[in-house]
Amino acid sequence: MNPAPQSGAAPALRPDDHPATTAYIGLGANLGDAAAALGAAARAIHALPGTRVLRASSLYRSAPVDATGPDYHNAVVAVRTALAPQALLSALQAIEAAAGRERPYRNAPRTLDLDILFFGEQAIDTATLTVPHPRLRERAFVLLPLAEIAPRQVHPDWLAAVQDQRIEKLATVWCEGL
Ligand code: PH2
Ligand code: MG
Ligand code: MG
Repeated sequence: MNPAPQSGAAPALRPDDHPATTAYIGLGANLGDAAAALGAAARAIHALPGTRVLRASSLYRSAPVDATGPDYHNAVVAVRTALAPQALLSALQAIEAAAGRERPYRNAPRTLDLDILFFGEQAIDTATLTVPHPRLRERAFVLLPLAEIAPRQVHPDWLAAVQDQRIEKLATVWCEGL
């Protein structure tokens, strides 16, 4: 298990009077051993300060959406976290960087992508973070795994609208050890 690399600064945990939050994180990769990268990422998320993975979806293989390159592997996890949203984002970006993530151009093929889909009921719109994720309703590779672990977060009309996107649920065990 590889905990996320920590920067020098202490993570911004919420003050004691703020309860922990349930958040949903989308995982994707289409370079290298994507299934292994997603499993390692789930374990690294579970090891973040004040954070636990509560549920994990199945692993999916999906055609690239608005992108080129190999098929993706995708999954979604539910976490309980005491981290503030920006601190969670920074921690996820550190896990991406540790997995060799490069950003040569928008939607380039990647070794690991970790996106905050929901953070409790919060609506966040800053320069670096928009939650709920602005494109989640358009993407079968988010909606199908999310519907598995949080059916109430996914409107049936959204699923109907992405029916033509190619996606397949895999039997692979991808996040053992949590
Ligand atoms: N991520 C993207 C763009 N397109 N397509 C699939 N199938 N899976 C992804 O994770 C994905 C994508 C940008 O983050
Ligand atoms: Mg993404
Ligand atoms: Mg991303």
